[in-house]
Amino acid sequence: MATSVAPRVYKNFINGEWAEPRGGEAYENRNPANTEELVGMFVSSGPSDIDAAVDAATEAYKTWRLVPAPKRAEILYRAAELLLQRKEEFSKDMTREMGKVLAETRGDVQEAIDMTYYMAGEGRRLFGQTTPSELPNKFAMSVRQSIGVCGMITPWNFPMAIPSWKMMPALVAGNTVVLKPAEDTPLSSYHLVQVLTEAGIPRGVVNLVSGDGPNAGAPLSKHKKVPVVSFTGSTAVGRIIAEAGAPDFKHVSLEMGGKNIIIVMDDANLDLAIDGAIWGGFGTTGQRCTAASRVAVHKSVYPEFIKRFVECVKALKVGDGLDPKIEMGPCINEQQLKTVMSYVEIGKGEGAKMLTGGNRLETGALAKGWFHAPTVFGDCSPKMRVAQEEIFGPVVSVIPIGSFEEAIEVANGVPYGLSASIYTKNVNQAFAAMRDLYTGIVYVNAPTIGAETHLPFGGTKQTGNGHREAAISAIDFFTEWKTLYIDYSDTLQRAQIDNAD
Ligand code: UN1
Repeated sequence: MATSVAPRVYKNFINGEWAEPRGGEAYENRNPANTEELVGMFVSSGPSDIDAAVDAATEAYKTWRLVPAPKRAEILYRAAELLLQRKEEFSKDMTREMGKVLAETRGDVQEAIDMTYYMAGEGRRLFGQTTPSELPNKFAMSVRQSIGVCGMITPWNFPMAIPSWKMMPALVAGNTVVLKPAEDTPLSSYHLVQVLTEAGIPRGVVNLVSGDGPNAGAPLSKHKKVPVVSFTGSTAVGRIIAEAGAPDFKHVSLEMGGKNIIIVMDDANLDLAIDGAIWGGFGTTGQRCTAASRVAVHKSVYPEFIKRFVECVKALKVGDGLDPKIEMGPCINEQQLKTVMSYVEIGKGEGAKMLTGGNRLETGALAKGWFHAPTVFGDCSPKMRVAQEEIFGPVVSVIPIGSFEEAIEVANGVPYGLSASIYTKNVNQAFAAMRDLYTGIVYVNAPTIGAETHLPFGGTKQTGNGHREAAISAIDFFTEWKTLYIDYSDTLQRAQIDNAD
């Protein structure tokens, strides 16, 4: 596994400097498509690195909160320009550390660019409300105020987009940041922080601390000086973070699992639905919280759908995402591959029909990576574990349904509620689905993935805890409302009490 060139060693970024670790060892970041390739060495941080980063962010907050928001936004605007200039380089690095195909990592960097421009624009808005007072000679309004140090714990599947969804609204609103990126994808966060630094972010305003969940994420999520924690990842870890924040009443935003569905009705354009199911199910190797891991198909078109869908899945080209011919990359790591393989066994055991895939891919160069064949289970019943639990891999469970009502019941009959989709030409049915699907996002005649940055992103039930990322909703999470009353009557006026005498 040795490489001929000495690996690049990346440091934490604390108080405006690339910082030496405080005791923690370095860990390897390897390419999941070819584990012989070492992407770099990163710091395995511990509580003292987190303390240093939080201290820096606490100090920087004193001045950053007072910088006018349009000025803060100028830095974001410059950062977006730099991201745009380096999009190709960052996309390639992201494919090397994360595995998804280059077209998708370009999309990931583009999402960060879009979010950064969008939040830069918010610097000249950050609107509050003015409203008449119930009393004469009195003025009333509400303004947003920043909160303080925001701890951010981000996943590996969108290594630049998701850190940007959290950082940009927090920063434009006047907060400071300690970012702990996923252990598997720190390089993309490193690039993002580097760009913000070049764009002129003052020292201590953005801090980056790499490492794993127990040693770096946990101390960040329960740190006494961190009033805001934003997390994207598994529901199991989200629960731990919510509990860690509860004693101090931290503001905690959680974006967690999904078991998203595409409903294909009997009147659907089947070509379109199949394209959507392929992209939704196997894009990002199924490793999206929005992935279409369930497809419910009306019985009258079920045989035709299955035949054509499975043909398309079999034709998917799997390999190294830097090769432009490749359509699907590897799983992120060995653990994730094993999880996928274990769900394949679970599905077989509970009687789901294996239609294609179901095995690790190990021929030729694929043996060097964590590749799994795109897999389809047919004839699934809605209560099977493969139709209920988030697998986070290239496995799609197809469920036959007999009616629209049954489709909605199946769709809502899971513990999660992120994204859902319906393919139909019937406008009445489409509107009924928009009303009745209990998810944060609904698509009509489009797959479950592909959220845009200026619309709220998040889900119901065990997907989230009521917050939304992106859009103005992100600003809502990273600010507190402050209501201001200005009495210019020179008399004591008592609200809700009769002042007329
Ligand atoms: C995620 O998988 O955590 O809508 C986020 C989408 C992406 C975001 C996915 N823009 O599929």
